[in-house]
Amino acid sequence: MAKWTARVPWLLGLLAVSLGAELLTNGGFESTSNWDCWGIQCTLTDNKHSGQHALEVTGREQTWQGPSQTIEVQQGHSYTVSGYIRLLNDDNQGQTVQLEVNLKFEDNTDDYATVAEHTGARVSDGWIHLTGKFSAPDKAIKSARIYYQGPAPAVNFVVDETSVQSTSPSGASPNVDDAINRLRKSDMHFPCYDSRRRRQETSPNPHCPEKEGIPIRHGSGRTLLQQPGYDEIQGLHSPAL
Ligand SMILES: [Ca+2]
Repeated sequence: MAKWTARVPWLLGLLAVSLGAELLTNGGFESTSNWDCWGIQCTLTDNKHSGQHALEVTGREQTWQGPSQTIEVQQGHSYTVSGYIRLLNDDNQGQTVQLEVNLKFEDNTDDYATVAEHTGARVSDGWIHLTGKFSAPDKAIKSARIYYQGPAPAVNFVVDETSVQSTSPSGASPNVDDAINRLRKSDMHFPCYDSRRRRQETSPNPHCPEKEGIPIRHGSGRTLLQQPGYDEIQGLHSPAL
């Protein structure tokens, strides 16, 4: 009988790192949902970076005014931040554009951190990519929020394609826990390889599951195997074939 090898034992750990890490909802601004625009006007525009729409921000009276969204930040964890902004007017001088994170702690203190910044921004720059990282202190967090801000009052701008992702090694976010729970309850679907390293059919494969006593029936589900990014992670971490 052919010798089978299952690519499963390291899967859950890899998924915990790679999946469910996006903290924002509607980061692509395909609608105005989930974003707060306190004291300013936010409207959808087809002047977008990607997708069909972006968010046009007008009516600002303070440099710190801009669209914001709550995020679920975990104490001691690290995150990467990315977003796109373009100015619609610039007062004929370079403007500062920022992504700012506000953390409110259970001890009633606050932290404000500029996690990404570009100075000297002009209308002629077009889309500007803001990227950065931040780490939450190791103390209890009550709430967190990310903002676009920075340009002078009366400067209007458009934002699109915004992301906040966990980079902590454990990746232990609620979304990941949910994903793993769904995985455990779903039908198996994973590749097996014969002794000549040829990929075999699965779903389920009666010859594959018992390699080295691994509890395959609690292994990986089809839904998660099709998640974006999985193939890349699988390629990086697969045993040499
Ligand atoms: Ca978009």
